Amino acid sequence: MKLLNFNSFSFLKSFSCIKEIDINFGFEIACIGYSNVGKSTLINVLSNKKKLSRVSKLPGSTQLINFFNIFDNFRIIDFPGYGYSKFSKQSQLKWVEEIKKFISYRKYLIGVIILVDINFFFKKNDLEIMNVLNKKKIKIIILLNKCDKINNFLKNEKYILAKKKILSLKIKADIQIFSSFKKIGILQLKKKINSLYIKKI
Ligand SMILES: Nc1nc2c(ncn2[C@@H]2O[C@H](COP(=O)(O)OP(=O)(O)O)[C@@H](O)[C@H]2O)c(=O)[nH]1
Ligand SMILES: [Mg+2]
Repeated sequence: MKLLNFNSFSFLKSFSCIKEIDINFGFEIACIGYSNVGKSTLINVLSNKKKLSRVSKLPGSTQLINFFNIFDNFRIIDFPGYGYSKFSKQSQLKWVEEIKKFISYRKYLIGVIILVDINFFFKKNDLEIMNVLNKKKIKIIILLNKCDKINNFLKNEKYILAKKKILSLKIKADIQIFSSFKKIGILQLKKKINSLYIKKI
């Protein structure tokens, strides 16, 4: 299978809420997760461009929905993180609700990448959103991110635990260990994104 050229990634447009989104064609993959799990870094690593998506050391500082073109009719979307204690309860709720609405109504969405910190595991909003995605039969790819912070034995343990948790909750999702810093799992992820797209065209 020929891999899409991820190096032709470019920034497309930002929106402050889903109601504003005026791009209505093609296919999309969304990147979601709590603040600071590495969503923007992932976009940079996938695109091979260091500053394409702003990487922030301040959790919650990206409050816009950023659209990027993988190419003209295939996009990847960097969503603001849901939930961070320093932000008001209202702002946390806003993004969980926005993402749920987006998942429920967006007909161009073909897959969602959910990033979690391998050390902190799934939290309430991750699981809630995964349930909505399963109901809508949208493919979920879970990245157990920042695996560079732990040793191989622990990596494996966390992977098995994550699999068990998902299975026990009857959630259907693909899970992989990942690190943007060490470039672990990138080719695997690109192949998954590729095959999601190929299936649709
Ligand atoms: N150890 C480690 N840190 C990472 C990795 N990816 C991102 N980070 C760091 O996590 C912090 C948040 O990253 P960012 O991409 O802005 O997260 P976002 O809020 O989910 O978009 C930054 O300090 C990144 O440098 C990774 O693979 N490993
Ligand atoms: Mg970000």
